Amino acid sequence: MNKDITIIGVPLDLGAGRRGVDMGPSAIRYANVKDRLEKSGYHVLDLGNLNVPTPETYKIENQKLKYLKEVTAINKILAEQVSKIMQKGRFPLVLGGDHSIAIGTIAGVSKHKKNLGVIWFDAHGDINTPETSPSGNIHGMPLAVSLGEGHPDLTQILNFSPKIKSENIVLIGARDLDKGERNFIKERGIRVYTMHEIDRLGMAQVVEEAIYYVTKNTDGVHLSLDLDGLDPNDAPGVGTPVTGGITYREGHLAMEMIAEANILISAEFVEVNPILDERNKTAHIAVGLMASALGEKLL
Ligand code: Z70
Ligand code: MN
Ligand code: MN
Ligand code: MN
Repeated sequence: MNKDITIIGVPLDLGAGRRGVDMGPSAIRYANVKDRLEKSGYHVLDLGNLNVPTPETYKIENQKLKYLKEVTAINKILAEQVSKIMQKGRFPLVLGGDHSIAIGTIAGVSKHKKNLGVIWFDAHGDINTPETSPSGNIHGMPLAVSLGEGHPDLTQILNFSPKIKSENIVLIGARDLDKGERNFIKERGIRVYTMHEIDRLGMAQVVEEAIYYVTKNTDGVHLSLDLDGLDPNDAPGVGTPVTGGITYREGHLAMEMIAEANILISAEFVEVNPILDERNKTAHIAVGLMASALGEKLL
């Protein structure tokens, strides 16, 4: 495992339907992310936050792609930063912010990998296109964009598309998929473990299968974890809580298995919303999950 981590915060909420996740990076730092990872032997460099515009100072121009210009601009900068971190042989750890930042993170990582695998924990699919999106919020579109579907300003970040292939990604924890997202998933044959499969097979088998699947034909795996994948009882501070999610213990088990498999080359933790949280509980959970994913030992 690469022992050199570079943290970047992206205090963006322009891709989401409500305010608050812009404070995610601060909340996660307040939960001592750097110290926690250093205890596991990592060298952690925190680059601070990208400069992100405030929604109140911008107008929505296109209801089907809200704040497209601003979300594109920030993801371009993020992609370049992440690519530089990869270039230096370090492990990028990106703190959100809304999930639209996966567009930039995945662009920057996949520039250095021919066949990037992705494990995507989320209550949602985040695989809408502007045509299928019920909200126009870009945080519901990053997987589609990374697969080459969506507005060209987004798909063409770093001047290549697609960033990833349908057969190299796996979704875990889905329980709130839009009609168009289901069609997309079926048409492309994308591997999804919904809460049904997690209940039926157990998290251990789900993650075992998922790891096998995303490592088969890939040269590195990115972890994209939306805190709303967890159950709102455990992680209440998220932009869009959906009942019936992954428990704290299932989440940790999944992260520990991923650490044991030693497959990660990058990760992002997104959608922490301190406004809706209880005494920074969700940011603490995010940090615990990061530590487990990066090999923190119980014994
Ligand atoms: C819905 C949409 C979404 C996260 C909500 C919700 C998308 N499918 N993603 N919260 N993280 O508007 O596209
Ligand atoms: Mn998401
Ligand atoms: Mn989500
Ligand atoms: Mn959300």
